[in-house]
Amino acid sequence: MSKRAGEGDAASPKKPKLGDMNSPGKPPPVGSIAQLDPAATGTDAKKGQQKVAFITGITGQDGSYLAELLLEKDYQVHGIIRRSSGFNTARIEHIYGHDNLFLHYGDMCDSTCLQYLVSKYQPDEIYNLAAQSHVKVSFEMPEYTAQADGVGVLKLLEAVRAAGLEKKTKLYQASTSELYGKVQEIPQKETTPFYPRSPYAVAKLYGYWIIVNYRESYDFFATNGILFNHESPRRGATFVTQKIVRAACHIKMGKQKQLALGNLDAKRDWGHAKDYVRGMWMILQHHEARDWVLATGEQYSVRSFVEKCFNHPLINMPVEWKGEPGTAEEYGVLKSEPGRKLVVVDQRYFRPAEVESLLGDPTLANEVLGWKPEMSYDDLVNDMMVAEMDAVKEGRERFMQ
Ligand code: NAP
Ligand code: G4F
Repeated sequence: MSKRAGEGDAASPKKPKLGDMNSPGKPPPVGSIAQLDPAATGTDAKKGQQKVAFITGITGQDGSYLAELLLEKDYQVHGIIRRSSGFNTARIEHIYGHDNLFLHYGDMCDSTCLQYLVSKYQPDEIYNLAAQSHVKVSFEMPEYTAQADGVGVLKLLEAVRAAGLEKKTKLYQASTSELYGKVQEIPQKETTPFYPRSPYAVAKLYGYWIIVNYRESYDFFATNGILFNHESPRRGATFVTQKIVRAACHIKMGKQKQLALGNLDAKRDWGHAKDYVRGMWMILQHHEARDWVLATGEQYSVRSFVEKCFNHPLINMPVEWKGEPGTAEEYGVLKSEPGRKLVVVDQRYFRPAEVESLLGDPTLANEVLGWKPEMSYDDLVNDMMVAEMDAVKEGRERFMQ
């Protein structure tokens, strides 16, 4: 919950340039989150027709890019962050002191804070990006995942209704291609039936349908973006792309020996997160509330992502595969030094139920919204590799979750 006036020191309003957050920076001082709270500073008066946006999950990959985008568009942006014993604000450090950014403590499992914040700030647009977003972790924390990713959506919708804002506020729900799971059609589009394969996807299925239900029941502008995988230099370190990028750079610089992975044959439709947050905004600007697929329409395997990263000019260590393909006996060696194992398969990274292949069909968003990804697969890999190599060379650790 936000701190009230008198509990914190007022922030000195300064307006840093929106820059690339991958440059090294100091962590924000303890207590500065409360300093940005308008309740403490009294600086949240809207300028004229300025729109107010509310972002849950603002400290995550997508939340941080979306906050940048909305600040550039002159929105007043309110974000909820979770209380943590450490810093969880690395991705928004570079916009921390922005005059139009306000951060509040909150949690998707705590309806009182959602109700308080929604009724107090009366947002024009809500982007619900908060989630326990790791599919493998959801098998280990299924109940928490259901609460945060499923019932949390209901709590937010009810917060809007309790504030009497269901005819004013537009809501974007971060739905996912994981809903397609064991795919029933290739490629997947808005009408493809769902077949979720993890507690994460099942929780998101509840989120998807409660959005549809509130739209149909209350004429609420509530939308689902069914987004296929999107990555960036800000991707969490335990998602497969960042794990591979990080390992390639660390191995090259002699800081790591091997990379251990699970299913090398899983295929994903990977895009760049910057393109996808632009799509989220476009979804809420469209005159009609409905559900949209955002995807690139291209698909690559984990195996080929490994090859691409180790072939990257910054690494130049091509991998050759040995052992029984598709089993834990398979491994990848340095082509020029076959005795040197670079990649091994570890059963611990396999999932109880796997989503083998995802490929999206973004035709509707292309034709109706005019949304198209601007960054190619090569751009994505290059952006991630350059950011990570810079960090490794400077001895910086980035996002560890
Ligand atoms: P992410 O980097 O894991 O960020 C998740 C955000 O949610 C973080 O800010 C996290 O806070 C916050 N959060 C987690 N549990 C919370 C809780 N109980 N209450 C409040 N906040 C909580 O995820 P992302 O990649 O940006 O994805 C954004 C959303 O899109 C998620 O809902 C994800 O499921 C969905 N999605 C992602 C993709 C993708 O490929 N990236 C594709 C489709 C859908 P901390 O920083 O404190 O952990
Ligand atoms: O990078 P991943 O963990 O992403 P996953 O499971 O596709 O989920 C991400 O995308 C979803 C959209 O489709 C989001 F909804 C979700 O929040 C998240 O952002 O794994 C991708 C694939 C999987 O098939 C996995 O089994 O890579 C395979 N994989 C192989 N080895 C691995 C590993 N995944 C991880 N995380 N770590 C491995 O070592």
